[in-house]
Amino acid sequence: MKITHIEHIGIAVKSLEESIKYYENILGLKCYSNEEVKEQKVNTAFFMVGQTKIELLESTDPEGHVGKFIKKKGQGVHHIAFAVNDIEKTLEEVDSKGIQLIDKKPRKGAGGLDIAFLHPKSTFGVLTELCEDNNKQPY
Ligand code: CMX
Repeated sequence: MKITHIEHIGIAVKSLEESIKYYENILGLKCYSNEEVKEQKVNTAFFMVGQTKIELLESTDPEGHVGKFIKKKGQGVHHIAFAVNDIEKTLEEVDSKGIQLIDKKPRKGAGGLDIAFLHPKSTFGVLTELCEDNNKQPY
């Protein structure tokens, strides 16, 4: 597998409105995108830091993945996303090495990226996302 960079870091928050104030007013970043990802039951807000994004995740359903995470662990880092060049091939490779896949095939995530998650039980406790930008937009 070839990871090109950290595409984004996902952070679970209780309130996008409240947390955006911290990222903008204290850290001096600019929220450039808000998007609801219905399938994942989240609202998202994105900030660019170099070529890496920060993705804030607010749950829209307490029984969704982020809702359950906040209930169990509280707010905080939820996942790390690595950019790869060929996500399908990478998933096959990771699978063949015995890592538990959450997504056997890539699906569409925020920003139209092709994404797939690896289970935190296989990755030393860190929910890991692989992603590929097939829109060929600049990072
Ligand atoms: N990071 C680390 N560990 C996590 C975790 C996370 N983000 N989410 C859950 N876990 C752990 C739990 O603490 C729990 O551990 P223990 O068994 O030791 O208590 C275990 O995983 C099972 O947790 P659960 O609450 O029972 O949740 P599920 O098994 O139903 O689901 C997971 C866990 C990771 C499979 C599920 O959250 C998932 O499929 N995630 C991928 C999709 C996702 O997170 N989407 C939201 C973001 C979408 C986006 O970026 O747009």
